[in-house]
Amino acid sequence: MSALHRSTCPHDCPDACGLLVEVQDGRAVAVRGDPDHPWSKGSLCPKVTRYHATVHAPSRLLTPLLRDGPKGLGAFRRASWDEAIEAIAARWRLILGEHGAEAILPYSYAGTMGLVQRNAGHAFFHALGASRLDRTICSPGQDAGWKALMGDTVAVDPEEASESDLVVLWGIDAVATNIHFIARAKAARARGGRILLVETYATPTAAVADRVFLVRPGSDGVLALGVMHVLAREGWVDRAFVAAHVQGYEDLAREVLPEWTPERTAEATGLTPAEVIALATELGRARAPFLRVGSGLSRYGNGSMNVRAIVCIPALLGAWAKRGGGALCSTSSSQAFDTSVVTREDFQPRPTRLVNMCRLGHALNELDGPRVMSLYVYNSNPAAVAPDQNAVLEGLAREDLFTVVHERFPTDTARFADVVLPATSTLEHSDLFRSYGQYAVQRTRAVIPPVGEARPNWEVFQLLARTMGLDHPFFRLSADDLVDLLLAKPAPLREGLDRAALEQGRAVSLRLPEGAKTRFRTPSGKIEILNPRLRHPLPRALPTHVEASRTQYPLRLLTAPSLHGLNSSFLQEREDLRKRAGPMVLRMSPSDAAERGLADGDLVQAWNELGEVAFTLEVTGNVPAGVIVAPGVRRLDDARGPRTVNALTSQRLTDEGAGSTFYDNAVDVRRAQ
Ligand SMILES: Nc1nc2c(c(=O)[nH]1)N[C@H]1C(S)=C(S)[C@@H](COP(=O)(O)OP(=O)(O)OC[C@H]3O[C@@H](n4cnc5c(=O)[nH]c(N)nc54)[C@H](O)[C@@H]3O)O[C@H]1N2
Ligand SMILES: Nc1nc2c(c(=O)[nH]1)N[C@H]1C(S)=C(S)[C@@H](COP(=O)(O)OP(=O)(O)OC[C@H]3O[C@@H](n4cnc5c(=O)[nH]c(N)nc54)[C@H](O)[C@@H]3O)O[C@H]1N2
Ligand code: SF4
Ligand SMILES: [Mo]
Repeated sequence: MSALHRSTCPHDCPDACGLLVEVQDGRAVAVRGDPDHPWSKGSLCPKVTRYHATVHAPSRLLTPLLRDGPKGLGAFRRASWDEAIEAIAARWRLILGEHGAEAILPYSYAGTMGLVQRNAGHAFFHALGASRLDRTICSPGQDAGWKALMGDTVAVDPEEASESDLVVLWGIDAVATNIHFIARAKAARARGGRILLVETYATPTAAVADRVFLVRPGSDGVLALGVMHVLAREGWVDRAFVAAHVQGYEDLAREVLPEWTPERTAEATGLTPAEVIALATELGRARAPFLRVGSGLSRYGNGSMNVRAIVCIPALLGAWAKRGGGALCSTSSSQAFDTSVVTREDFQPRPTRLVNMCRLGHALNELDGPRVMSLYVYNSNPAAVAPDQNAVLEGLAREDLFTVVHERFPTDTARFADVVLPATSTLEHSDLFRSYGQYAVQRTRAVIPPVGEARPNWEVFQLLARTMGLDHPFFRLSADDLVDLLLAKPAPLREGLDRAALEQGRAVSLRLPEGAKTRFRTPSGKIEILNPRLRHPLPRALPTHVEASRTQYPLRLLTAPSLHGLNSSFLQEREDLRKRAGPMVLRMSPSDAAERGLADGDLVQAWNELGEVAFTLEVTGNVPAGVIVAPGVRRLDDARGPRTVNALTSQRLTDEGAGSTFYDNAVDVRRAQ
């Protein structure tokens, strides 16, 4: 007998698709899209159509493991949960006595997006008084750019894009990373609209665009200023909207825009002046342009400013006042839940040290007062995904560092652990989901029993709390209780939500308040092109040109997402997807290859001041000269050399938001010896 159960795809993806899981004898045997899901409507991306193969992958971790050999070799012996938890507690007690609680550092990100299991460790580490992690690896630069103008304005519903007459995919490879948005863009085209793409190379998404603009990496801020120069010059600015809803347009027009002529913009972006004018003309003439802004262009030294400049465009055009118009960086569904009921900042004895996760290498090797003596990793694979891999691996290899990794799979990080704990997947525990790319929410419950002896994050922190003597009644609540707490706290965005459907496990859409799109939640009540609160001296109160970082190397390296994986997930555990992704490739233009005497299929080394990484070269006309592309985050076992792509990325942070700069890299390439 088999039964069908609803669930959510838990991955760090803006779509948060609804799943229907077929269960037979306690095993997931098939997965398909939930046709009743308001956003994904029954379809899934190719990574998840066989999700049961991930859940029951032969490489799943089934029991706790204790290190049984030199650090980093991945040699372990099996252990019981009692033994593993006691080993952690014993070591932590010593560390607390000798170094204090701040010598313990949690490291987690978004292995699951569920609000309970994603945030499961916060209360525990707060109560312990451990160092706190600043979770900056993804897109705080983008958030800062958006917030500079828009404050806490509720983001536009992406469904509206299908009513736009011009959808601009700006720095987003949506065919790989936001596939259900593509359906909305295509719906707009079916009604006579157009799709434009602003990118650095011809991604898979280029095939669905009507026109593609390829810019020099990190130059989108300038492009936006150049576009606005033309909008102002041609009289395409919506004067009435600007007068009513925008602060500082006149300042921008007077102090910044004049210098960004199409010619100067072309020089800075690598486009032609005619292309700059063409992009501005399409935008200026559109009835209701919709800009879907990716976070790639924010992962630069000037990343926040790039976003800030782009988000000015719909303000000048009055797009916010038109059905189908606006700009979307990420949805505001986080405002639907107050996660502090789970994260419990109030448990901290005092505000403890905050460590930026993009600087893990620095934290493990250089941070003092106290030195980091224990790292607890869950929901993340920093040995692969964190920047400056050489520094991260050097830190993880420290003999005196006690590392615990709670994981579903034997990742590159788990290899360096002293204790490995097996984790459940979303099909095996309770949670609550919202999305950063659409407005559905869903409550999920286990649809199969835990695989092996795997345990959910929350249960492990309950065990650790008990063993470490943290006896607050909060730690005795179940994951379902925590979901109930999240749902009990009222929030305006959840008004009128169909609770009965939610309790049945269905995905339910949040209803945005009437007129939310033009209710600008900033101190002035207007879109703040001029933001007097930004700490920088003028002219940063206005969007302006900021250089991306530069180094002495000639090629810009884009560490782009892979179609077949999601950060390091999928490509580490699924043989079928690994095969589809092929070897670890580096894509290069024919002219750059010829200049270096390199040919398609060659084994090459990309190198800079941080490290060197071996790739199989793929020579392709999809990549412009001066740019190279390394898709996906692979596992060390797949590498032709001893390192993967993040040995070339740096711990530098964005201009605002202290975010990652994964795309801001300069390297050179030579034939491997
Ligand atoms: N298949 C797949 N899906 C994923 C992921 C994945 O790894 N694989 N990752 C997930 C995660 S964690 C996230 S945060 C989201 C990411 O989603 P987003 O960051 O919103 O979008 P991406 O599609 O990753 O955007 C990166 C794109 O930006 C381009 N880009 C880089 N620099 C510039 C620039 O200077 N200018 C312009 N115009 N474009 C630039 C890159 O070439 C790349 O195609 O996707 C999620 N979904
Ligand atoms: N070169 C390069 N590097 C990048 C990026 C890039 O574009 N280029 N993108 C960056 C971005 S945007 C992000 S967000 C980060 C993301 O980096 P991570 O958040 O580390 O993402 P994943 O690689 O998917 O690793 C998540 C891990 O969590 C585990 N996991 C899943 N569910 C659970 C659970 O319930 N419990 C526990 N304990 N573990 C679980 C999975 O098995 C997986 O190994 O990577 C960044 N790194
Ligand atoms: S990874 Fe994204 S697109 Fe694929 S099934 Fe999950 S939520 Fe949907
Ligand atoms: Mo991300």
